[in-house]
Amino acid sequence: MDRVEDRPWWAHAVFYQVYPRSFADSNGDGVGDLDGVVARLDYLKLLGVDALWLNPVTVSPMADHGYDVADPRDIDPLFGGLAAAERLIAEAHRRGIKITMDLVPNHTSSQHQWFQAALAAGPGSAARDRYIFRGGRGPRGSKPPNNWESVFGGPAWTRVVEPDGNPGQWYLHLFDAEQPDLNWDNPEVFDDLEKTLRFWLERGVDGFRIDVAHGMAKPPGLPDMESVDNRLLRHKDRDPRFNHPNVHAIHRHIRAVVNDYPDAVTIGEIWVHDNTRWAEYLRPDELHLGFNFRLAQAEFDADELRDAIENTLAAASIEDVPPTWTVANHDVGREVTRYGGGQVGLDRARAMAMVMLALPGAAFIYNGQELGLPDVDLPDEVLQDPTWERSGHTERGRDGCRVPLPWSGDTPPFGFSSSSDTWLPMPAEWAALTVEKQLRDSESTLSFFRRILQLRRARSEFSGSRIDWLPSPRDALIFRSGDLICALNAGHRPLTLPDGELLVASADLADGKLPPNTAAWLTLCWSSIRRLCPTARPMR
Ligand code: TEU
Repeated sequence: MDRVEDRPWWAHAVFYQVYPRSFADSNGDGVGDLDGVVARLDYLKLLGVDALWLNPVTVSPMADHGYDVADPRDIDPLFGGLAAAERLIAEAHRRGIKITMDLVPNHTSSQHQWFQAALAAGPGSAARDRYIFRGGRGPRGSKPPNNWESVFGGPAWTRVVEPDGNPGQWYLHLFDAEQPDLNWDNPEVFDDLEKTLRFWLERGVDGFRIDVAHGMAKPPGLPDMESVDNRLLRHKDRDPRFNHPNVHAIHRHIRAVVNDYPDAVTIGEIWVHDNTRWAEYLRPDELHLGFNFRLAQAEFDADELRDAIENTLAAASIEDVPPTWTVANHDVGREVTRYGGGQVGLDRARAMAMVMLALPGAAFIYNGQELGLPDVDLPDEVLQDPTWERSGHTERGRDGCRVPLPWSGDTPPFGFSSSSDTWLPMPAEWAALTVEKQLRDSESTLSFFRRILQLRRARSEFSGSRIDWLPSPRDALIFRSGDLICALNAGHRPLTLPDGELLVASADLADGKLPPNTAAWLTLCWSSIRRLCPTARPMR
């Protein structure tokens, strides 16, 4: 890959993740919706993002906020129905913003007509074969078929009452009981996914974020897990529930369909740590991009960050695909809090935004990241993530990073909705963080994001497809990509910057040095380099 303009649009894009429940509410029901997104497209244009990734908006009983899909080819009325999606696609495209949707192929909602038919049809039926039904173990089959646990806590199996009124088979759900896993050995399952892919691609969407892209295929015989040592909401590479090699045939099928739409992109959610195994998903006939979560899992520590960056680059280079960078999303929480919270957490978050946007490849911003929002400590009674119930109230789940965005005004709901009864309560102290206030303040986190996104878009220095580490103290990172140098001070003492013209820093320099928890972008000074070495040329 050479010049940025010769690469596909997604190779260097800044994606903005919209969690639609929490972005903007247009109809006053306290839940965000697609017309809310339409109404804020000019804001997103002003921010300077290239594409949106919408978390699921298809028809759903919302047991896992849309990741339990009852009809993948229609939009839930809560989000405004199909017409709202058509308005969003048209209005986003009019502003040059691409739209990618979440696709959930591992499971459906238990309210999906297939699952309802499976319950009604009974054991051994063709309808049951679209899901993973098994007889139980132990006397009268009263124990689950194996020892797998749900990612959200509790057993991964639920027993059904058969049409004759007796307890009968069990069905597999790696997530909530309302999210039965599909049987990907049944060809009808792919045929239906193909319909879904084409349905949205024909309506103009520019691609898909594929949920649990390392799921779907299950090992024959569904063997027990060796040891149940996984924390909730996480799993290891050797976990039999995920990353079975048969999953790659599914991705090849998906890619063959998407290839009919040459500009469309597929982005897999790949929770696979090993670089070689991760890269298998990015082979030329599989996914275009894969989320690499190493940066999102790293502490604000120079060694950990360097390791995350090196491994992300190494994994991407195996198949020569663009790397991806993400520090926050609706599952892993907000980075301001992860980096220590308060002013320090915010300083580090701003610095890390510069690191992420200086690196080659595609970057993902989670809505509210540009406002410097932290996670919110929510009271027990408002928690909605199924993890809270399924863990027996030991794991609070992911609601704290899903609180609606503050737009304007001085009191909740801060212009998010006309109703004060928002689906999660908004903290009063977010009065200082509204879009309205931050747009007026040139020093705000929002103004800072606008500035760095503008530089990334406009300056030719951001064209690198590799990085070189430059000498730095152990507790700092300095790297060069294209004609850009990025320095991050993750230590405790001011850092002397390398030669170059300062483009921007995430906080003011002190006596010409980079303070702790701060990053800077510099451009290479070609005049001084050429004086030393007349044959030197800019590197791409
Ligand atoms: O997440 C899949 C997944 O494996 C996560 O549960 C992950 O292990 C964990 O969140 C890491 O912290 C996807 C969606 O992103 C998530 O929101 C859904 O709940 C889940 O799939 C089920 O569809």
